[in-house]
Amino acid sequence: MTNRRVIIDTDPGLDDALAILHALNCGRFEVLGLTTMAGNIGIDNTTRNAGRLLAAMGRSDIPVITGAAGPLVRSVIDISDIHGSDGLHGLALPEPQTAPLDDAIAWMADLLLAEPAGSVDIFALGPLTNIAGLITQHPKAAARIGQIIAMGGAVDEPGNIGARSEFNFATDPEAADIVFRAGPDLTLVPLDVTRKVRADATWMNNLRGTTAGTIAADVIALYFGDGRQSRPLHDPCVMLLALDPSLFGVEERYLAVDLGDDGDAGALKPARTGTALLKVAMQVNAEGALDLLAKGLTRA
Ligand SMILES: [Ca+2]
Repeated sequence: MTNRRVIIDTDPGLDDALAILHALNCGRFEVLGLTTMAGNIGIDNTTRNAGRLLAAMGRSDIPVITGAAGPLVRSVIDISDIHGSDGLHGLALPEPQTAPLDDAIAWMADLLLAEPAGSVDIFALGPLTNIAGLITQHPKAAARIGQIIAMGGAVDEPGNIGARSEFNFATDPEAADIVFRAGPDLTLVPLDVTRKVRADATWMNNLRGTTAGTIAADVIALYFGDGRQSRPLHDPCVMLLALDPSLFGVEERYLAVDLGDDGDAGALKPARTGTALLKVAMQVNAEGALDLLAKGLTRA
């Protein structure tokens, strides 16, 4: 089986760091580039962190391409206390070995037009601003995306920003709406499943040994700084779904994005008319997912 060729669209971030480390180390993906967006810690931090993770893994041959500095229309939600000021809580990593490229949207468009249609997937680990920009500015290129697997949203679960809204879609509801309506091959990985895939201290300590596993353990240890006993691993679930869909229960749901101005902007709402039928991961074999994640991070 040939490896899936993927763009990782990301705002690292501790959670993204785990997902990127897994993708680089598991031996099952050909990572073509890391495209960045600001998330909640600023575009300079996320872009630098992407380059630092590649440097730590000896993969500075993979380009980092700077993307959206903020949402399409809204202002940034600041939850920087969760991620620490640089987004990685001062995690010790080497500096980037190469400078980032500019213009993630143009880079994605050029790549998609140069490669066979359907041969490049996108793993979306942050707000969907870059992908929405690709769809609106380069529709022919966007139509050549293989599949998009996106971490975001909360369907039956409570949100983590508002009562019903999750960070990635709450940050840029208009971008999520554009992507949903465009009708790509899109699978959502919402909080309904990611909250069930949780690291505890024992699982964390068993990762140490490989470079990827040791950095991942250091990342998870930073999560435990607040005294909690376990932490959900949101973004890595995207890679796990791509690798082994049988670990997840994927359902089809008609969903719309709340585009209002109250605390639940970006929330997913059941709807029928004028909305997209989306594939949504609603169940997960959490033990199997944790095993697959550990296997990828510790592959020598
Ligand atoms: Ca993220």
